[in-house]
Amino acid sequence: MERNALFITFEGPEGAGKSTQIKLLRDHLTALGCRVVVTREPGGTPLAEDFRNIVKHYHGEEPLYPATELLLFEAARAQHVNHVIKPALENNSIVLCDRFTDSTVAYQGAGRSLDRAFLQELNRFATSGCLPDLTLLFDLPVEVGLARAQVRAAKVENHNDRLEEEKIDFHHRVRQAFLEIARAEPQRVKVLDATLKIEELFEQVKQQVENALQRV
Ligand code: Z5A
Repeated sequence: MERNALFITFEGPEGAGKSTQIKLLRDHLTALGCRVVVTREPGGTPLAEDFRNIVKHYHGEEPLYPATELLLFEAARAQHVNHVIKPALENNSIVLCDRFTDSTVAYQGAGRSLDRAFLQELNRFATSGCLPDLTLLFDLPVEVGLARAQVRAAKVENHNDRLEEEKIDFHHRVRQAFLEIARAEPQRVKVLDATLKIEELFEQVKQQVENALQRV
């Protein structure tokens, strides 16, 4: 089935279940005959995945400063948008992207207290105007998300994630920032209750995506 291009991003605090829903949605849309590209940030290209490895796992003696971290996310984004997302949309694909610009506003803006207007300017620069048609925000209490992430981390050897290790207050600020973005942009950002069971949540995901497909 030929569909128009659609760019969907998945956002939310730690352990919200984004990856789980992306896999279900990819299978569902593929079964409907859609061309689907699944990708993620930071990452999505070999070079951007190198930047991902630094921002997530660097634990060297020299500190990784907030400004450096921010620029690594944005460098990875510029690479990703130009190399993967834009070509996929030009090819009429549906792009499912695990995290994007809203994560920068939430984590580096609210989490690291960097200037939000400046972050938005940098996001515009890195994306050169390639913005999501729909953003699904998976909202859940911080404690629930962190507990889920810990269970998953326990299964992975050498799991040592810099951002997950931040104090609880950091994660509360991140969650609130995501909710503020949703309040400011209700047309684009749809908030879903990520405490629902996987199957119930997926019904809501499908409904939002179907609505968005009817709009394009
Ligand atoms: N970051 C940033 O700071 N600035 C930026 O600009 C960007 C990103 C783009 C990327 O980490 C980090 O980069 C992220 C933000 C930062 N760091 N933090 N903190 P990542 O990609 O490795 O991880 P993540 O994006 O935070 O996602 P996640 O923690 O891996 O979770 P998820 O994908 O949302 O969830 P999941 O893997 O689908 O599920 C987690 C567990 O919960 C798993 O065991 C599931 O089986 C379980 N699960 C899933 N759904 C449910 C439901 N509905 N009920 C119960 N259990 C569930």
